[in-house]
Amino acid sequence: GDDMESKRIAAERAVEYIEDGMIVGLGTGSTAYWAIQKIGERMKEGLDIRAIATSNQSESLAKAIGISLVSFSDIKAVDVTIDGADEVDRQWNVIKGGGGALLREKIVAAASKQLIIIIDERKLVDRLGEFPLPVEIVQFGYEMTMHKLTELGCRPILREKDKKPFMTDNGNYIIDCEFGSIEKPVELHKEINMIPGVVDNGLFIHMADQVIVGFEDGSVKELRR
Ligand code: DER
Repeated sequence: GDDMESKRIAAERAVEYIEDGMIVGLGTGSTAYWAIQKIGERMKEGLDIRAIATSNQSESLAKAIGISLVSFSDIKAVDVTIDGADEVDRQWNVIKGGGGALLREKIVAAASKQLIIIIDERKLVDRLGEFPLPVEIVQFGYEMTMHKLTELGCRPILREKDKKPFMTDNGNYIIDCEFGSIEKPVELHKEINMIPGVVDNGLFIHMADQVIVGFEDGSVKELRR
């Protein structure tokens, strides 16, 4: 659909910030897809970077394109990570995890000097929470963990794939938590991560350094906070 075009133009604008010698975090999802493609194109024109992927999916895409990958044992920090989002609010708090990659995405984002979020305009919201918040939990006692999530005021749904529980790259489950609206994302983020069995959740609080939005009319906006 035309949101593909708005995703692509936001992604390509973000890739303009990549310079020779950088370590680049490769995001996950259909918007990050276009950033990875553009990085591949610029490498063919001589761009000299190394990358770290936020998912097996992005890793195999990068390998297919010929992007040289490193692991955390090879590097001290990531210079810039370009990644998508499911929702972005006015304080630039973000919900991620629609693609099930939130744990590695947050680890790479936290290791990055710059995190650039790339979205199409539909992702901009006044308040987070219409998109069900993905929460990564371990399998052991998952029913109890889901009950604890209910007590925080959501309807927890075990994400499934081919009629079986969806498994993350890390061998964990994803619970999609329907809050409807999240009044206090900063507090909720802490409360969720205190629950035993929770590995992490899709709230990226105060992590985005830049938000680039693609619009259906073909324009691109680099939001300033
Ligand atoms: O799963 C993720 O965190 C993705 O980045 C998601 O938040 C955005 O995916 P999209 O670019 O395909 O909409």
